[in-house]
Amino acid sequence: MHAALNQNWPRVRKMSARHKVGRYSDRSRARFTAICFGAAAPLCTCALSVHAQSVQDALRPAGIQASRILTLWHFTLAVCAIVFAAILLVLFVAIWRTPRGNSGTQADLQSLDQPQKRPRRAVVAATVASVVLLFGLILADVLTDRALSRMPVADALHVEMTGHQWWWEIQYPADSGGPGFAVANELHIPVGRPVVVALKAADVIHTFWVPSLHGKKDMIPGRDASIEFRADRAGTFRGQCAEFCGAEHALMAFNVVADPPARYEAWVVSQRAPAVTASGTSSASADALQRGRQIFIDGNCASCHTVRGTPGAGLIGPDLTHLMSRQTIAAGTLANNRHNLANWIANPGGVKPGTTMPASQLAPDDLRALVAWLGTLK
Ligand code: HEC
Ligand SMILES: [Cu+2]
Repeated sequence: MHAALNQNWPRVRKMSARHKVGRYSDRSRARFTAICFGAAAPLCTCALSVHAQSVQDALRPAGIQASRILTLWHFTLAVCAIVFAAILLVLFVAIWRTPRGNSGTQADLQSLDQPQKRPRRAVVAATVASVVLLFGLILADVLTDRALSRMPVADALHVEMTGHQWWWEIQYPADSGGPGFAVANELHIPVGRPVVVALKAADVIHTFWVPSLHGKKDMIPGRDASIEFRADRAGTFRGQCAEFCGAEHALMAFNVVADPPARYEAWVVSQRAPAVTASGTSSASADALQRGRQIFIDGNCASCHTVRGTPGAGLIGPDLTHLMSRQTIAAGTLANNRHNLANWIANPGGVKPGTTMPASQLAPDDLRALVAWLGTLK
């Protein structure tokens, strides 16, 4: 293919020269057409497949910041699509207007030494158009950036989010309603109220990114940053770490759950409460739950995990006080159910090789009791 193109090169160059001496063969013409369509096809497929995504989708904004970014994207896409189409059009016209030739036709190199006025004018016009369009894109970019930073945050909800290898710690501060509390991998926010998230990193650089709500913001160890957004409709929006942060970077996701204010407040009240370490209905199941709780405290779990309402107050791993209120475990990697919990606790490294949580050596009965007790942490 490349060799064939090079062979035709002198004839191709002649397109702008408009001399009738050299010829441009039918085969080269067909080849050129194929190449142009070949370039356009992946671009269109790419645009379509991106739009088919639903959970984590910058093209379906759920808030004012993401809408502004989407407007900028549409503008950029339109300008680039028009330029792309115009270039293809000019190319096709040039190919079609060039006279035909065959393999015996002499290459015309002479015309290259005779500069012509028309091509030069075309180049100048295209250069001016490019500069104007590029400045237009820069202006749209700057205006969007300014609009993004102007979102009012007077009565904002403030939370703090810390990126760990490979999960998200979220701290809700104390307020007039009661003390602060921590959750993991699931950020709950009220619809319609601005949210300011203070971003921190515990180990390496991570990036906060929830495409339906806003763009990306780096979380850099030792450097304070924050991001402001607002959800304008209820829903669950997926976020993903967007900076390579080690082996399990791809398994570092989280959910943002945007609820109507009353529902959000109810969630806060339930999260703020310590764990209700329920006893079973029969004394046998009460014994099993009691045993599960004891395994959590006496085993190494409590040295890394907190369950408020028990002596467990470890700070290395996610707070498990209301574990069962969350949709996923291990940062969006597994659905939160007993089966997955048991698998995860038995061998976290099998799910996320490299995770700091060690495999446990519990007997099957003990694991069952532990998972049963974790299942009460609603
Ligand atoms: C050395 C510290 C450490 C120990 C010991 C430990 N864990 Fe973990 N645990 C972690 C870390 C870190 C994570 C987050 C891993 C990730 O998502 O990448 C985690 C995640 C979890 C999760 C998922 C939580 C969520 O919301 O995603 C559960 C459940 C859990 N651990 C239970 C246990 C139990 C039960 C034990 C005791 C058998 C235990 N862990 C022992 C550090 C520890
Ligand atoms: Cu990360």
